[in-house]
Amino acid sequence: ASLSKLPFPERAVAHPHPVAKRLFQIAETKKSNLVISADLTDSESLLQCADSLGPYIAVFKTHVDVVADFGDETIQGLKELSKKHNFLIFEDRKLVDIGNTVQKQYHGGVLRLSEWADIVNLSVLGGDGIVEALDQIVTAPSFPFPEQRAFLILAEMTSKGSLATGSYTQKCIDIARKCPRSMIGFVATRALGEAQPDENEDFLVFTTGVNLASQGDKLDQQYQTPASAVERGADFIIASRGIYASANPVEAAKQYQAAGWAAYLKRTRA
Ligand code: 6AU
Repeated sequence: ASLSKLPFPERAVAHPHPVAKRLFQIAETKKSNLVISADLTDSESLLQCADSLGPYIAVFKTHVDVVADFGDETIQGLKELSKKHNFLIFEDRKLVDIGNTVQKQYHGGVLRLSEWADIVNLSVLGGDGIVEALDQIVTAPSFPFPEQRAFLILAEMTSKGSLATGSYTQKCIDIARKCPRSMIGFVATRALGEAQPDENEDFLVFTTGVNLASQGDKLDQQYQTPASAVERGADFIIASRGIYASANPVEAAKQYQAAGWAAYLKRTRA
């Protein structure tokens, strides 16, 4: 995050992780730092959303455990659309368990995350064992998708009263630093790691709770605009209901894409 003022093409060259490199390249090619969070509950709507909004996004974020008919066709559809529209897939699974359990939840299991999700997020509530366990899986010589998978640590949350603050958030940074071959950054509301900058590290910051029209919802979600998220250090902005639940999702996606990209250009030229 200490490199957040550099343009994406430079960060792509310097970044040691192939997934981060790819993501910066995609963002630059498409002029988009937008992540659509498609919290849709059936495969047809999910895939339709990925196809119609695909041209405007860098990343398509899923919650496949809310997709009632999730299965092979969902996976195949997502993979095909990610190639067609050149976006990465981020499963917002928020893994949070002991190492032995998350290894089975990530690689195999009913969701088969390692097969199709370029990025998955996790929470370090249980300490750094989860990070070591997932790092082991994706760096093993037998792993079928070498250098194609990465993780984000959920370092802060947008919900009112979140307990992920202060020393907990700081600990997330310490833990990420231990596993650079798998941990590429954070889901957070601002740039992290700048208090003790390390010039060689470049954590990607994904900021959620982004909405142009609303201050929050009835269940304690809190929102900010694309511009304020990027000013605070977001590299990628995650928008969900602000886009897919609007009257015209394609127009909304274009609007969020333009706002996010303009804020990125302003930050990198400042
Ligand atoms: O824009 P919304 O409020 O419709 O949706 C926000 C999306 C949802 C949440 O599960 C997710 O972002 N989210 C996350 C993530 C991405 O991990 C963290 C957080 O702190 N707040 C949050 O809303 O899919």
